[in-house]
Amino acid sequence: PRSSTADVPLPSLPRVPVLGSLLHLRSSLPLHLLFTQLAGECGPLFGLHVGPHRTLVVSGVGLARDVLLHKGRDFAGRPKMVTTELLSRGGKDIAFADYSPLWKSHRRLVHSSFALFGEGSNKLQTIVLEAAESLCSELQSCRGQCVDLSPILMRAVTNVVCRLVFNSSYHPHDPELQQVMDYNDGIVQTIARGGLVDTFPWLQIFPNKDLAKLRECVCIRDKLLSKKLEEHKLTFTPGEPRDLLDALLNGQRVSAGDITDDHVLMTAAEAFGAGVETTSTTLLWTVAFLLHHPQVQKRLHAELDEHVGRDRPPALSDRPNLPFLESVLCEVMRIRPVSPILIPHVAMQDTSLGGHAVSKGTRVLVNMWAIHHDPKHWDEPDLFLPERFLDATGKKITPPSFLPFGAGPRVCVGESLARIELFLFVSSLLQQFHFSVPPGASLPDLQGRYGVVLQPLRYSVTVSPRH
Ligand code: HEM
Ligand code: PLO
Repeated sequence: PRSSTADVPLPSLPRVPVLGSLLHLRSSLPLHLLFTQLAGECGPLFGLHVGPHRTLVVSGVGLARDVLLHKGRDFAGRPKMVTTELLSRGGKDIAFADYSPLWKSHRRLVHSSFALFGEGSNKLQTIVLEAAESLCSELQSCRGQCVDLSPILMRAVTNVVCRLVFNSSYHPHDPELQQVMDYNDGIVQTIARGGLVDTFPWLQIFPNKDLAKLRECVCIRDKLLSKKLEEHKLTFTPGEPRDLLDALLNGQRVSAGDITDDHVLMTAAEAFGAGVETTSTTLLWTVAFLLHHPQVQKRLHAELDEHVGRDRPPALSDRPNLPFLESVLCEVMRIRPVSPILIPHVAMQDTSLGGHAVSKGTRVLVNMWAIHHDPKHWDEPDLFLPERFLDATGKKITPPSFLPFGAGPRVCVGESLARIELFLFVSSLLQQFHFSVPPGASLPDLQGRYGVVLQPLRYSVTVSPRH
């Protein structure tokens, strides 16, 4: 019988002792672009060594579906890394925790808690619309001035997550809100640069400024969140969850005691971190692309005027009537995926991929950037063309090479929440405002900077109320 593994060797980058293939990864390009370039030479599956760690890079949608979906269980592990262990108290979260029965029930609990406030209920819509309304009135008050949207959007999405997780919200000038934004920024800055320590954990014995800062930020975060957790425990009524934290406490009660306070705390912290960073980044990319494509903004305004009007706020029930807006959001997530190489996956057992044997413990990086820009699947992949997500009759479609949230057992748990938020924020903003490049300023840079997420560089924008 034919063996299931191929005779052709896997294309691999050369390696040297200790460093592995790191010398070949020195580049001025961000990692997702470097990997895309290497895939052009080596093909959609190639191997390399990050220090001692055997790593596969997947750049084709078929292989990506094998990793995420068809063999999702085989590849559902996560690597242990110094920075993420610090962030999650040794993997007591969802995103950076390795696969285990406890992780599975923890993830299921988070999923069902989200569902309590998400899709099925109106609660999320009310929360987001309230935040969108105060965002819009803040923007109305700075009438036509040139602003940096980043902190303003960040505050708005922070308040959504805050309501969802703790059932509380912040006034724009609350010092605690500033503290949250500061520690979050500190974590984002340092976790992305943890690179070398994550590859060679023994480097921890040397003083490391980034690691020290990460520890400090995590400490501030945990103090703040522990306080909220204690308050919740005092006022919690079993069976009547007010928010995600209550739902988690409820789940903790009925679980056999294996979901600890640490798990609850780390889940809240992660919902906070993921909820804020990803959504605000996607909103900033959306506005940046609208500045580059005024005709797209014009068409969005026309669609909103026709199907929603100006006399009432947009609602989730408007979604089916606003296919162009939906296609713009998809095109933004295609062309600038906030997580261009997802989170590293790990083979949990010996398995195979694309006809090659893969041994347990191998890391797998799925280059979603390459998949979203693959010329075999996308016409003019570098152009911003929302129409590619519409069929001939103008109905919204989802091409198979579009996976901004991943897929399978590790798919984003916040996907429906994120989609709801993006829709309501963008429709509320465009119903009321016109975005333009400030006089004398240049268009925003569209390359972005890749840290833990792919962010646009800071830019300013003129926000004018529509007439
Ligand atoms: C994981 C994308 C918003 C929570 C992920 C992954 C991606 C992603 C690509 C990794 C999948 C993988 O490793 O295979 C996005 C995008 C978002 C978004 C594009 C918004 C535009 C959110 C929000 C939350 C969230 C709002 C929560 C409030 C998580 C969690 C994981 C995750 C907990 C880890 C899942 C796991 O490892 O099992 N997300 N996300 N995300 N996301 Fe999101
Ligand atoms: C963002 C900074 C926070 O302080 C901590 C945090 C938690 C979860 C992370 C998130 C950060 C960045 C974006 C991540 C998210 C989990 C899933 C999400 C990595 C580091 C994505 C896009 O994959």
